[in-house]
Amino acid sequence: MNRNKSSALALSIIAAAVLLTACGKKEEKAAASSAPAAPASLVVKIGHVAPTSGAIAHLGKDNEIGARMAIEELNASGLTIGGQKVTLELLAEDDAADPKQGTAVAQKLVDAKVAGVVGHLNSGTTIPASKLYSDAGIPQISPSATNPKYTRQGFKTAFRIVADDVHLGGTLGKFAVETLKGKNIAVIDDRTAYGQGVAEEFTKAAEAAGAKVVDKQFTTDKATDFNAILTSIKGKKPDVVFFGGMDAVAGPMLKQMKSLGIKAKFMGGDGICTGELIKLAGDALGDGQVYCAEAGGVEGEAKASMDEFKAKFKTKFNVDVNLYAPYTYDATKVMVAAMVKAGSADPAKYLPVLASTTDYKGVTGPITFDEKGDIKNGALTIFTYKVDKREQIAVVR
Ligand code: ABU
Repeated sequence: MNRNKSSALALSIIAAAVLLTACGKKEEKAAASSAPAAPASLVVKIGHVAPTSGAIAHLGKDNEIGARMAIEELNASGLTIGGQKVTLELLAEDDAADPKQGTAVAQKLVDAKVAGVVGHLNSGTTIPASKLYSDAGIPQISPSATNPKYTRQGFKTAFRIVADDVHLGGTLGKFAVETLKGKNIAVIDDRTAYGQGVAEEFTKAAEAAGAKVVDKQFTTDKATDFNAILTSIKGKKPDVVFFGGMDAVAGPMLKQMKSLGIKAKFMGGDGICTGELIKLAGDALGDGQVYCAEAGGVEGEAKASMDEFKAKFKTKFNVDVNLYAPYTYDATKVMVAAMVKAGSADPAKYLPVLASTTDYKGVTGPITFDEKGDIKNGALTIFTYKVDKREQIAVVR
């Protein structure tokens, strides 16, 4: 074969190959266009708000991880709502525990057209934000804000899955007198909606049970020096000191009480009842010196499911549950369960279904909402600290 003949043969082979490839592509295209279109996945946005910066960022992150864990599990389960495949998207915002930042991020979530909001963490941010969600018709479930006002404003969109401060402060006030045998009690609060509210409820109950409040002091949620107020308290010789506020303040306060030689028992609500308090107070935590309550009932089936949740949480995120992550997880799941039952993620359609939630089986226990949006038959669990661990004392309904 001469050079011309072999070149012609090579060209015809290439041309045939190009033709075959083109035919193949055409056939693929034809096959693709005749295949049934894959159903599009509807994206449903859920907001989460907590302070993920500032002194209680450890609690904000704890809450956010709880919500994230629920969203990841639901997305992996092949979730469908009203027959349509759904992908949930978590829009997580930081309110820094600041009421102004709380309303700013709430407006951002309203503008982003979220289908629901889990949060906020603090009563001081949850209450002002709830007006914006109510005006927009967006359901909101707080897993941790305990000030009673939140669900007493007449908003149909406000829900809470923990007991409130009337229950918390009232139970702890009675416990201080009847169990700890407190007679002379000093009360401090951090002037936040939560701290002031829970301290007032504690005071009412302790006085009703026969104790005398010998000193009342206040600080702020950002303070670090408590010498002046603790020196005043020391002079009144109380046997119990109650603090309405969060663990970030309670830790240094306990250290300064120890330095001043104040031996009184130290009590607080759910805001101090955290895993982090062990680190924050160090050896000032004592052994059976500090008492507090979580605003949920950790007993029976709930204890087993909470323990299982905590183990899964640790394996997945390599951190321990600090306080309310299981409640944030449940808040997210109960909200999505209402969407599934309603067959719609449209707030107007699933809100009435959410409000009528009865005996939803959460990891924190059964969830039924009352007419205000509060958990029905809400319980709380009293704890003490034994050197380096939180130990359960009693569940009170
Ligand atoms: N319930 C304690 C922490 C959150 C709050 O109510 O402000």
